[in-house]
Amino acid sequence: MTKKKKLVTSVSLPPSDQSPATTISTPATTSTATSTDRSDGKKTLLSAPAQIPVSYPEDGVLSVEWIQDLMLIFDWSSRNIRPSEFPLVFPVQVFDALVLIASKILHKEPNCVRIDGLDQDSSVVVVGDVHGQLHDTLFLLQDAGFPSENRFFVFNGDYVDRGAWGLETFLILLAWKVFLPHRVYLLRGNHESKYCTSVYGFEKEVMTKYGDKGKHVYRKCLGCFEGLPLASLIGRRVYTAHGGIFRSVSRTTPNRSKGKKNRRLILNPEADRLSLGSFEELAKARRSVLDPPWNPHLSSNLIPGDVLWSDPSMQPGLSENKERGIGLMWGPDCTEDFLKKFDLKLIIRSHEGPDARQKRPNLAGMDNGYTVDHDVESGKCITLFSAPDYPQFQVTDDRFRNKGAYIVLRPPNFDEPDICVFEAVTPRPEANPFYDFENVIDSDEELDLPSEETPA
Ligand SMILES: [Mn+2]
Repeated sequence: MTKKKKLVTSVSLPPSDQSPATTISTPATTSTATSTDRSDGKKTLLSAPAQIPVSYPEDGVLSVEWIQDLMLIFDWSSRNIRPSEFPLVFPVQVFDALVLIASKILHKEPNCVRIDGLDQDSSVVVVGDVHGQLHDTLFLLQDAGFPSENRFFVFNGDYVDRGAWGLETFLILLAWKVFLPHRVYLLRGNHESKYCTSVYGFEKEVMTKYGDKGKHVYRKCLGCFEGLPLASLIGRRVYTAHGGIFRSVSRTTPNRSKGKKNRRLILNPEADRLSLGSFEELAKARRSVLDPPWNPHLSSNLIPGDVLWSDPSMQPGLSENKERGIGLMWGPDCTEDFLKKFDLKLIIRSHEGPDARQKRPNLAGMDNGYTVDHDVESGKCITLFSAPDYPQFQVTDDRFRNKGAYIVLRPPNFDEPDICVFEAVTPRPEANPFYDFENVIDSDEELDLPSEETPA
């Protein structure tokens, strides 16, 4: 168990209720602030002048240059302005334009996006949780190489919450998505939900940054989260999702009792026996929910909750995830069944950071940003975590100082993971947390999930 002992992880910024500046000097005048030297000699970002406030391109078409400028600007603004001054850098009109087009693209994607037709010049970069750690995410993008015609990206979700720059991180990824919609895939994490963002900081972050427009911006973000696809299949051989695999719901077609109001679903007793779901069932799941349903007595739409919240276990079998109160636990035998049944070689899932793994001594720790959880006849299940030195704010005895990792899948078969481990960008700019990190539980365990209404 983690002992609670206060560790200084942040330095207070001046209160943000002072009258905000109406103009802000451009990044060009403080260019030294836009590059950070790392111990390995790499720079996180090159310094370059850029125009603020950001404006959406007049022709409505994003370019690599626009996105690179945006990355520089957000890196600069994270170091040089108060959160409440953010609209002076990224006006709400620009936010609206970007999120509108991104939402349209995302909502049209299937629940499980398929990345096929990869050729010998292609590679696919898979990324785990980033949790608002803007500078580490920018470093990752530079280190792996930006998305391009030949370089695909699949992000496994958890873009926001805990870290202080979830909004900037998510906007950068949305911009890449809009620019290269068939090269960049953004999957949903359990934190891309109303419940998690209200507890772990993202809602407050948005309200702080956008003030009286905050509610509008937060609502638009939630709408975008609802559109995020749940899983990916890469080269027909690799399955990725935030949490993991999912149950069959085909035998759980609920019979409704006769009462019209307060009707309860009575499940087929056979449904109590959990079994693996199929990709047909995954395709039919209703993902457009602010919070995935978790209660099998009230909903049959349980696949989104499974995909977003499940965890691998060393115990064989498939069972309800009692630790989290939602999703499943699955053993090595289930990984073998899943891989064999669907002719796959690899599961890449995320969702568990160093804090979660500290509480699960039967599984490997997350010191290096990844773990091989199941190594079975047909292939492997890997956990991938891309937020180094996580969490940004914590009260435990010592920081985890974990590294982050991303995976590159290369030809010919795109099913042998090339794991790239990286360290946190230091120093991380000072920031105040947007959630009560001293009292909020560490790793999503024992969630006090919102009560569910009877499904329509
Ligand atoms: Mn997660």
